[in-house]
Amino acid sequence: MPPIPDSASVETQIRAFAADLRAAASPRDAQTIRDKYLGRKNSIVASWMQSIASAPPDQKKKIGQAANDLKQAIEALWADYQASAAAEAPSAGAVDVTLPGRMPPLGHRHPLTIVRERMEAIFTRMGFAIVEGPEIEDEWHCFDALNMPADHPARDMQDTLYLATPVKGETGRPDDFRTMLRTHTSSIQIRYMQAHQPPIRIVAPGRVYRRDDLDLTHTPMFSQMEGLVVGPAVSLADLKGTLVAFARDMFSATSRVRFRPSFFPYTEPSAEVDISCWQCDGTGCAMCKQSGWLEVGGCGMVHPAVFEAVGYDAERDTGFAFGIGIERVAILRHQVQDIRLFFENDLRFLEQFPY
Ligand code: 2NL
Repeated sequence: MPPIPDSASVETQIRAFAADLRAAASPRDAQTIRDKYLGRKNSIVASWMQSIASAPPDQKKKIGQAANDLKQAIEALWADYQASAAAEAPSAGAVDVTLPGRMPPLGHRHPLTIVRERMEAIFTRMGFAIVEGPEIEDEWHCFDALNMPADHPARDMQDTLYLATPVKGETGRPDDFRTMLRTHTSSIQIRYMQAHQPPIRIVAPGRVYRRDDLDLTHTPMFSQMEGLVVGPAVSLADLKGTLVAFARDMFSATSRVRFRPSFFPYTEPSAEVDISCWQCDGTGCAMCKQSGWLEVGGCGMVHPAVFEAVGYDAERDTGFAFGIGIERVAILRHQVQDIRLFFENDLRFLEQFPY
């Protein structure tokens, strides 16, 4: 049988409560202390109330009185505590001018934009002008002017995305009215040559379109950067020197360039362009599939038929041209496994290029 509470035990409990509350480390802590004295279950006040039932009849009133006194004293102390805690805490709506600002999440450029701008910077330093042109083209600028006759396989519906709505032709030829999404940015350079006389030194970056199915290395839309230099005595050596300078800036100071004989209707001679693998420096690794070389594009000396189409004098001037795949450069430079990643806009991929 616990001792019957009296006024002395009320005093003791009040002092104990006040001391506990002063020692409280946090508002949570203080709430736990308050509940220990005043809570509905298992608190001191609750246990005193409970003990009334089993107490001798002449004691019941005294216990009830003590429990009530304790309850009121603790409620008063608790109210004081809460009032002073509220006074110490910053009031609602007050502005803390020392807090750092909330930073809005910053976006950044797309990896293909980053790579394209880097390529543009390299060619700009070499004296090239950057030229753009329409993505919707007519067949003359995309094919005829590039020495690709009407029966050329690349002009097939199988490979090229033709538009239902024609635009006004510029040559007067009946098939000039078919329009299409450009299949290469050469059409930009054709337009530039029509409007400017040699010497010229330009790069033409942009999106191009082909009727391809999606896989690891193909997308129906991709981007290209073509280059064109025309002037007196422009040579194959100038072409190679330009591509070596590009590779050494873009990939590695020890890059080498290899030409593999090839064919394009708009260049003669023509070559595929390989750069020595920048990972293994040509000794062979997984990236270059042990070959030591990475393919980045094609090139050649401009075919006289192209000069004839734009009204240049092929007897007076010569020129070189090249085409580099921007995705291809980005994939090699950043070791991207799948070209589709560039077009899916998954932030987990894009955020790995935070420039
Ligand atoms: C490739 C091949 C190439 C050209 C593009 C060109 C443009 C004019 C005249 C002559 Cl206006 N040639 N462009 C020449 C050779 C190759 O690109 O594989 N690109 C990714």
